Amino acid sequence: MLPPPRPLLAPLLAPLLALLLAAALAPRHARGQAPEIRRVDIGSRHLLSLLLERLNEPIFMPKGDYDTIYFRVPAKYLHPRFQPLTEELQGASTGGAAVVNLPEVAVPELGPAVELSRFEHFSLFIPRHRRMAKRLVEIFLGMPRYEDFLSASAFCRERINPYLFAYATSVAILHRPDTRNVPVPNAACLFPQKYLDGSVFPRIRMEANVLGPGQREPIVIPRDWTATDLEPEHRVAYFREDIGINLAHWHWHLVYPFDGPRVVVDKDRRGELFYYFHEQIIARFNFERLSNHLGRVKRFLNWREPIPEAYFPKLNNVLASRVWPPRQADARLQDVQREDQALVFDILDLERWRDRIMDAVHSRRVVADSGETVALDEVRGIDILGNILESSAISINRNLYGDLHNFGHVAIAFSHDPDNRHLEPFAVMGDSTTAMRDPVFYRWHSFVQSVFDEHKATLPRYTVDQLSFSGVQVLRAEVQTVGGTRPNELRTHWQQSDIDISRGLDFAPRGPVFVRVTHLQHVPFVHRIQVRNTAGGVREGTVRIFLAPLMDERRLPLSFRDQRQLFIELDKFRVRLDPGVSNIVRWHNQSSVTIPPERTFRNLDQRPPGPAGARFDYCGCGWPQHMLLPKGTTEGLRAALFVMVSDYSADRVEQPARPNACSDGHSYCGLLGQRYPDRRAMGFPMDRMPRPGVNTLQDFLTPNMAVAEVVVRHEDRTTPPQPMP
Ligand SMILES: *[C@@H]1O[C@H](CO)[C@@H](O)[C@H](O)[C@H]1NC(C)=O
Ligand SMILES: [Cu+2]
Repeated sequence: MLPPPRPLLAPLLAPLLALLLAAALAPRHARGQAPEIRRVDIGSRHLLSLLLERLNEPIFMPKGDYDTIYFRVPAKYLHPRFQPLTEELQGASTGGAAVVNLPEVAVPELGPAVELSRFEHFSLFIPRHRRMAKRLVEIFLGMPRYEDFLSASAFCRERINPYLFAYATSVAILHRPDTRNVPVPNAACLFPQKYLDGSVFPRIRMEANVLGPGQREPIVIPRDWTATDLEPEHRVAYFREDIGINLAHWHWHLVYPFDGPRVVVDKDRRGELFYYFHEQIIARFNFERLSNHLGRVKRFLNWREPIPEAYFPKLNNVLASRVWPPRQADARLQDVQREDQALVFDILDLERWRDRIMDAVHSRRVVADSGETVALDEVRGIDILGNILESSAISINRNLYGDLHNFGHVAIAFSHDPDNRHLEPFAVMGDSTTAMRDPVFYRWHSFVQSVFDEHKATLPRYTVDQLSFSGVQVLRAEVQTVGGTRPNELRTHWQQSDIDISRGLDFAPRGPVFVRVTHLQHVPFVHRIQVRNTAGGVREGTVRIFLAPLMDERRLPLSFRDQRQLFIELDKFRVRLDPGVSNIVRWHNQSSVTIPPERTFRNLDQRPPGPAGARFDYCGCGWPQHMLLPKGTTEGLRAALFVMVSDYSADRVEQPARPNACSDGHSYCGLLGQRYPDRRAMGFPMDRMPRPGVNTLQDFLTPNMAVAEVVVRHEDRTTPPQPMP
C-alpha cells in the first residue's frame, strides 16, 4: 500500500491549481519552436538534481531552466487532489521540451517519514525528525538500481516535507555508489529563504514576474541587514551570516550525518572530525572577533543564567509565511515540553550528561553500553568522545552520556516557546543550515570545545622527538600578496558575488534570478617556504601551515597555551624533499581547507562537461575560499604564520585502492569513501598542551618548524562580482 501524501494547505490549493492547469495547458511552442517531444534517457544522472528544484511545485511542472524537462509519473504518485486530473496535467503538449517517463516502482513503507507536514521546519537535532530522515535514507540507499532510486525519489517528493526530502536525497546521492558523480545542489539555491534576507523575496518575485530573463537585474542585499553596530556582536555578522560558511556547515553534516543507517554514520574518525571542524570554526570566529576589537567568545557554561546575546534572523519560511522566531536579549533556557515534537527533557538532563562526560574525561575511560570500560587514550579517545558529545548514533553509550550537544541546540532553539503555548517553531539554532548565524552558536560550541580540551589536557605532551623530523630544517617561511610591495602582508577587502536562486523560487516564471551579496575576500597570496634536507637521501614531508593572532583583546602578547587554541589551518600538503635546499611555492587557492568560489556561488549550468564536470560536482564540502583569512584591521592585525614539515612516513595512511577524484577541502571534510588522509591527531601539533618549559611559540619550535610575523590588513573597499572561471 502506498501511503497517502500529506494534505496541502487548503487555501493554497485553489489558486495553485488554476496556475498549474494554466501552465500545463498553455502551448509550449510560444518561442517559435516546432512542437516535438524528445525523450530523455532516465539513466541520465542530472535528472536527480532536477527533482530537488522548486520543491513546493508538483512534479509535473516543468523543470530546469527555460522549462526544458517534464517528468511524467504514474497517477498514484501524485497528490490525491491531482490524481483525477492526471491526464490534463500530464498529457498536455510539451512542444520543444523533453519528457522523462518514470516507471512505477514499489517503494517500501515510508513509516514515520510522512509525519512532518510540508510547512514545518525540519531539524536533525530533534530525535523524531532524525527517525524520519533515517527511514528515508534507508529507503533511498536500498533501491537497487539508479532508475529505481530516481522513481522512488519522485514518489517521495510529492508526499514528504521538502527540507526532509532534500536532506535525505542529498545524503543518498553522496552515499550511493551509482550517484557519486551526481551534483548535490547547492542548498542556498534550493532554499534561499534559509540564507537570505526575507525582504528580498517580494522584490525577486516582481523581477521574475514582470521581466524576462534577459531583462532582470540582480537584487542587491546590503551588508548590514540583520542589525546595526549598536549591537557589538553585529560587527562579526558578516562571518556568522556568510552564505559560504553556512553552506560549509550544512554540507559537512550531509557528509557526516550523526544518525541514519550505519554505513552512512560510521566513518573513519568522524567523532574526531566533529571535534576538529568545530574547533576550527571557533578559532576562526575568535580571530574574526579580534579583527573587530571584540574579546574572544565566552563559553556558555551556566545554563541557568540569561543569554545576553539577542538574535533576530529576519529569515522567512516563504511558503508557510512563517518567520524564524527571534531571541530577545537575556532569554533563559527552560525545560523543554514540546509534545508536538515528541520532545520532553529538562535542563537538569543536560547537566547530568555534562557531569557524566566530565567524569569520564577525568578518569580517562568511558563505560560502554555493555558495561565494559573503554580507555580514552591517545589514539581513539578523541574520536570516542566526539561521538559521545555530539552525540552520534555510534555513541558508545547514549543512555549514560545522552545527547548533550544536540539537545543544547534544541533547548536554545525553543527558549522562546518551550511548551508550545504560542505554537512557535524552533529558532535558527535548531537547524544546522541556519545555526551558525546566531551568536549563541559560538558560545555553545565553545563550551563543547572546552570538554574536548579537558580531554586533550590529559594526554601526554608531544616530545621534541615526536615533533622533529631528523635531517630536515625549515629555513624560512613567508607569504607574498599579489601586487603587494612588502612580504608578509596579507590583505582583505569586501567583494560582491551573485547567486542564482531561481531553483528555489516556487511558482515563479523560469530563467535565472540573481541576488547580489557582499562578502569578505582576500587578495591572492603565495607561500614561499625554504627547506633543507640533510638526511642523506630523498625524504617526503607534510607541510602544515597555520595562522594565529599575536595579541589578545587587551593587546598583550598571547601565551602559547592560549594562542595554541587560536591557530587556524591554512593548508596541509605533501612534498618531496630532495637532498639540499628545496624552495616550496604554494598558492592560496590550492589550500586543503577550502573549496573554490564557484562551488559556493555556483550555478550548475556552468558545470563543465566530461570528467571536469564530475570533479566540479562532488567537491562541495569545505571552507569557502573567500573566508580563508580573517578580516584583519585597517591598521594591520599582527599574526603568527606557523609552518611545520613533518615526516610523511609517520603521517601516511593506507587507503583503499579506489582513487578519489576530489580532495578539495579534505582537512575539514576528509575524503568521501576513504580514510582521513593524515594519521596524526587532527590539529597536530597544536592539539595538545605543550611540553614543560614552553611558554611562547618560539619555545615550541623544533628545527623543522618556522614562524613569520605577518599582518592582516583590511581595506574598506568593495569590488564588483568577478566572472566565474
Ligand atoms: C590560483 O591563483 C593564482 C593567482 O591568482 C592564479 O594564477 C591561478 O590560476 C589560480 N589557480 C586556480 C586553480 O584557480
Ligand atoms: Cu552544534
